[in-house]
Amino acid sequence: MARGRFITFEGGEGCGKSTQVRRLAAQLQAAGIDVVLTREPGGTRLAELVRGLLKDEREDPPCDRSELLLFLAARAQLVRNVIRPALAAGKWVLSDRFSDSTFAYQGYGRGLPLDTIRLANDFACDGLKPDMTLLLEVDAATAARRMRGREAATATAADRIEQAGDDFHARLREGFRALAAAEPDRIRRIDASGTPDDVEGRIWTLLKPLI
Ligand code: Z5A
Repeated sequence: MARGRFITFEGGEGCGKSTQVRRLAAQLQAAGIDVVLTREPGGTRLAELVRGLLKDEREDPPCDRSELLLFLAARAQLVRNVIRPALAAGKWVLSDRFSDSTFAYQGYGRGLPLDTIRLANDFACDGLKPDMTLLLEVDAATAARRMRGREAATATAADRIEQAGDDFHARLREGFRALAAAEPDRIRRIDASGTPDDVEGRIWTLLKPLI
């Protein structure tokens, strides 16, 4: 059986990737493709427990190094128990965030050394890399407007990582751009401005030839 494809979605908060990953899953399923949809951190019982610690632990918040290791522990579990088996069964796996987020947030954002992250991440993933990564990009003002809209609609507050300051978010946007420049064949930059339908159309134009 042919191995499935592994597609990841990346970008800063409010870029709209969670919306688009669900839309792409629906389109692929309508085209007869077996799809597994997951997210990071999360996607297994253990990884969802780790997600709660990473996003909301305020009393004893993870220091930068434990934050990195917790993201990687969650990833190792997801890769071994969900992603690899699905790919081996010929399914397509769509993940809302994966390794590039670690380089952008913990590397460019928190300032941890990229070489160390690379080694530790390869160990966690056992060498697995996405076949294609869609990097959704919007300007900071649009992203902030979308996040405010969602917080108002769902009556939720910003989590621990979302509360990092503007400088942090500027550094991680720069990080994503650097990652895309280093691997332009894998990481495809998507203009995520406009309506959800506009963005979905741009993504489908890119993905359709792979089917
Ligand atoms: N993180 C990390 O530090 N290191 C790592 O290795 C990994 C992750 C894997 C996970 O948080 C956090 O972990 C994340 C990175 C860090 N931190 N932060 N901050 P999460 O999973 O809770 O959240 P997220 O990944 O940042 O994404 P999100 O909050 O789900 O947002 P989104 O995916 O960008 O957008 P959305 O939910 O699709 O849209 C946001 C709102 O905008 C919503 O109300 C939509 O209806 C609306 N929207 C979406 N698209 C549009 C368009 N086109 N027009 C208008 N409005 C739109």
